[in-house]
Amino acid sequence: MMFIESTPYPYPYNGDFRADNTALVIIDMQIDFCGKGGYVDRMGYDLSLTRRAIEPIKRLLEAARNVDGFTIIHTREGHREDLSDLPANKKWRSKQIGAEIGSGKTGEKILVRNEPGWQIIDELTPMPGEIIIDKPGKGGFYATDLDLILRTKRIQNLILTGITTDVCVHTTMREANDRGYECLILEDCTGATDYDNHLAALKMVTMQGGVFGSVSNSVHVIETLQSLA
Ligand code: C5J
Repeated sequence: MMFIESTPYPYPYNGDFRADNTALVIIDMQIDFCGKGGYVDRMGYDLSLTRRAIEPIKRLLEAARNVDGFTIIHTREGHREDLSDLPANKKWRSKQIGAEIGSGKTGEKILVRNEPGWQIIDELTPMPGEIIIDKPGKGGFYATDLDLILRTKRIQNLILTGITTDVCVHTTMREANDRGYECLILEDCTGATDYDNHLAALKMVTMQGGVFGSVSNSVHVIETLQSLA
């Protein structure tokens, strides 16, 4: 049995934490969410709030890469070049806030696949063999093969990191929880466009005995990964 120190209960609930039944999920660490000139920047939010997650995730990723057989998954939010998978209301809302998804010249388009802003930041570039999930929405499960991949690999435990805490990380955590995955969210490896929303999103997880899972930090997870390595 192996548990990670977390709130409101030691994770995972059943102590069944192994390299081959657990995945590290790194959500949307793209220039659009934490880089200059990206979506979050163009909406006028403080980039330091989303960039806070970069260094802790980097350390965690290094520890996970050192564990044989550990599954690492990166996600990217983005739309097809022809915008055929971009809902009209999502486009309209982004235009209201001055950062219209999919508009502008090639090389400057927001949240469009293969554009510079859509790329994962250099610090966290996926390595060969790591899984990349391209998603058109906020949740990692909607319109993707994430569930199929996790079930094929017999993954039960998901360690969730990335940005933003209250939007894509939370949506993915809720989707995963409803599918029976045992979820852990890391407070220092996540960030939101508003710090109070970050804290509120973490608090929500801890209600009802851990309604969506449990909350921990990279230090506790790295310690556990080192004992597996
Ligand atoms: C948002 C995300 N916030 N990755 N996307 O629109 O959380």
